[in-house]
Amino acid sequence: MTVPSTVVATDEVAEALAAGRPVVALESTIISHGMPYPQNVAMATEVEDIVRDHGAMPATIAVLAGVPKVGLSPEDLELLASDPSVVKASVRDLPSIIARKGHGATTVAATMRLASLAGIRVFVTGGLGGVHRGAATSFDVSADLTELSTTPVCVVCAGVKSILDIGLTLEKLETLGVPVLVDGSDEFPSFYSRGSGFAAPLRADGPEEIARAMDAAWSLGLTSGLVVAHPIPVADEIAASEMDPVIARALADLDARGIGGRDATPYLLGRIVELTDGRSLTANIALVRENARVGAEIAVRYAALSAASSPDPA
Ligand code: PSU
Ligand code: MN
Repeated sequence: MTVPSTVVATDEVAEALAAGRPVVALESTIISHGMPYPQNVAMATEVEDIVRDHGAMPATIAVLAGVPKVGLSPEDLELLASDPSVVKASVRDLPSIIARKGHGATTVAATMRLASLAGIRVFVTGGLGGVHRGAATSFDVSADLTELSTTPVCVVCAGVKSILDIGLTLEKLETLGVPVLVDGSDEFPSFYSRGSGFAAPLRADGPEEIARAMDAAWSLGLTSGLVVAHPIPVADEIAASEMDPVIARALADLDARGIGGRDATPYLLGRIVELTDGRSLTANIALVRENARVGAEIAVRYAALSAASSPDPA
């Protein structure tokens, strides 16, 4: 498909899309507000290489000087990783950032929206936003969930961190009609750990089956995205029993500082890295690498299916 003028794709991304070749979107909040410098820029570069090595074109997405960009240069990645003027951009923030010609690092929600506009159907990240613990009184529910209900993109992640209420996040996704597939497991993963105590809402085994589910979803006229939760590799896992006290402490510190709104998730992510002396960061990078491989494999299979048959949801 042709990329509309509302988003600006690099030549190689535009050519891949026009030819129906596999493309994988990558988000930028994880770079600017999810990991410290310089591990963040190293991770962003490496993940692009992994996607290429597995036969797909990477397209990291962000708003730079007011331009929604699909595919970034090494200089763009460095800026996102290190420039303090980059703001966290969810969907509702995009109009203002564009109008003011600012820099925005896109969340899962905003990246889905821009990816979908460009015609990209597979998106790789680490963790989704969701229903925060205490949401019954704080009302803090990530716009990632509402975006998943309206935007036809398959989001590959490692589940959700237990900084969130995992059970309520799964309930909300059910209400919104979003298929949640766990790749190769009957249990929903919790980011650092392969398990969470919650059953997989649906199971899928491997990229071919996932690509067929995407195709089926959109052939049925579903307007939503899909969540593919791929558990962290065994070798990189941190046991939930080890993470639980760390997360409890990070949440208590969040409360004590009175931090909320869009700053809550970045604060918690940074605090967890501090409290684990960087061990959580190593696990986080490992799972994003793994997801990049899985996402590329899904994109390759989905491109082959689309070439053979059905109309694109856009
Ligand atoms: N969870 C993580 N790592 C992240 C994020 C969430 O484990 O980097 C980022 C993603 O960009 C996600 C955003 O879309 O935080 C959610 O923020 P909020 O809860 O404010 O919607
Ligand atoms: Mn929130």
